[in-house]
Amino acid sequence: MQVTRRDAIKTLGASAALLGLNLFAGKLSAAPASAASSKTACAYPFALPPLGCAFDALEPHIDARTMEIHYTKHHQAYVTNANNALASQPALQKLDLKELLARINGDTISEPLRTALRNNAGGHANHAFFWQIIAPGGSSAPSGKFADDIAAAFDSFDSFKKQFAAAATARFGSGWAWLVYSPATGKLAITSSANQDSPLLTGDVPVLGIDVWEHAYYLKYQNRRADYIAAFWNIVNWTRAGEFYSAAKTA
Ligand code: MN3
Repeated sequence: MQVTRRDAIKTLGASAALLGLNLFAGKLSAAPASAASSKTACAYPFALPPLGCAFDALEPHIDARTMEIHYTKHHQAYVTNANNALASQPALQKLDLKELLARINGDTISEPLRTALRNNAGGHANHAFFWQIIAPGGSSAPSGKFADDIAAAFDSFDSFKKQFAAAATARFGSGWAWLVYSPATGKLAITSSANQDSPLLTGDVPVLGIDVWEHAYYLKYQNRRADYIAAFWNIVNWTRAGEFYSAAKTA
């Protein structure tokens, strides 16, 4: 795998242009004041972002033990494995996470690196996003233009919830369901993806997402994925989702 110097320069320019519009703009990439590490969520070497709440903050909808294992073990493994995959890739190390994901299906990254990054950089991006939109403390329903656009795209908010839940239920095996903004169409859409495939692989920008890997719910819900999906609506931070939507539309 080689990224040409011209590509690298082009990428640096593109990344600079995206400053402030990055998927991980805002509090996520801000390290705790006490942290001496220069690691961030979106630049190599990747690091776990702050969870933003206590492990038990989402009880009873997501139990504390699940949150602890999900964050400290599963998410950490994606971070570690993504860093390991990039250890001998100095050109790719210069890309931010969003740019890296956009490159994965291009012709400059070959196997087995492609699959390693798709799974692990993808897993890191998906979880770093997920912690933000399920953090407690936001509004319990979308508002303003965001609410209007959801209602327009899916007939109504209730219809949106049904369609999103259906996508999450129908995803076979491990994966995610998403509400994305597609810059290509200028519209909101509901999608689902297998494994840790990020919407950013194909240029869609995540606005809301639900992790339907069993590790996200099995301790509390066992085989009852539908119950987990129903509980999810109680912990969505619609304020943060609306911020992602606004940022995606103006990018
Ligand atoms: Mn997960």
